[in-house]
Amino acid sequence: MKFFRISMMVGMVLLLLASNALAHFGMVIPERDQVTQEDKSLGLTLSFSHPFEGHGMDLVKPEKFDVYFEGKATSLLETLKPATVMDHKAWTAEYAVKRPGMYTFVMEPKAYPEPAEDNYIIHYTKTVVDAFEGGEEWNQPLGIKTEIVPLTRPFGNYAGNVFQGVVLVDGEPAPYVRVEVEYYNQDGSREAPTGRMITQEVLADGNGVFTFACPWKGWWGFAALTDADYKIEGKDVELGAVLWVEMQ
Ligand SMILES: [Cu+2]
Repeated sequence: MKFFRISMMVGMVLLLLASNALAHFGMVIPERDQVTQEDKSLGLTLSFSHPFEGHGMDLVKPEKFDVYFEGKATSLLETLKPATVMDHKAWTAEYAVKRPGMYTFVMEPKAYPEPAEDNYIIHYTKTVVDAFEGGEEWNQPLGIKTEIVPLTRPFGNYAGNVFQGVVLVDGEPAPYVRVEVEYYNQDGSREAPTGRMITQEVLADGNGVFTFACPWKGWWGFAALTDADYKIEGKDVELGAVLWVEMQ
């Protein structure tokens, strides 16, 4: 009986370790992907999580948190307030939208040391919000280290739509890059029939373009993963270009 209990515990720890090794996602989730005249204040939540399973990791205060509007970046770092997401350290912000157009929120986190993979992880994470139906130039790169530039409009989408984007690293398309996709299973209502189905995977093509059809309503995260051309304390650095898109 005692042996059974111990082996069950060992099994659970292994399971936990295994699931911790699954996909991490930088997360920048706004309350919604469109701002209307009725509600111009936009709450945003920043975290570092396993969005499907609802496992969190601590997110220390990011290196940068910017909003891009009409090509100009403004820092929102000082507006961040500590919060808790999935039982871990996270951040929230409140942003008052004033003018019509498109607002892109970008988090650059501090490098996250991942003991399970013996590396560091930096996910450049962005999301795009349309204000008063004024968002037009949604396919322009911001010029950050790595990013997904949408080829599908990144707001106002139906569940079931195909989403396409091009992965850029240092401003150049990144061919055959692996893109991990996860659903933000916020209320825990979705269950993956097998462990393999928690994270979906697609490859970009030779031009860095990837395609994925999002089956459910809610937020979908795309993480295009590459190895940095530098190391931190002798360890590899995984760079992620992460984009969050809502399907309604
Ligand atoms: Cu993790």
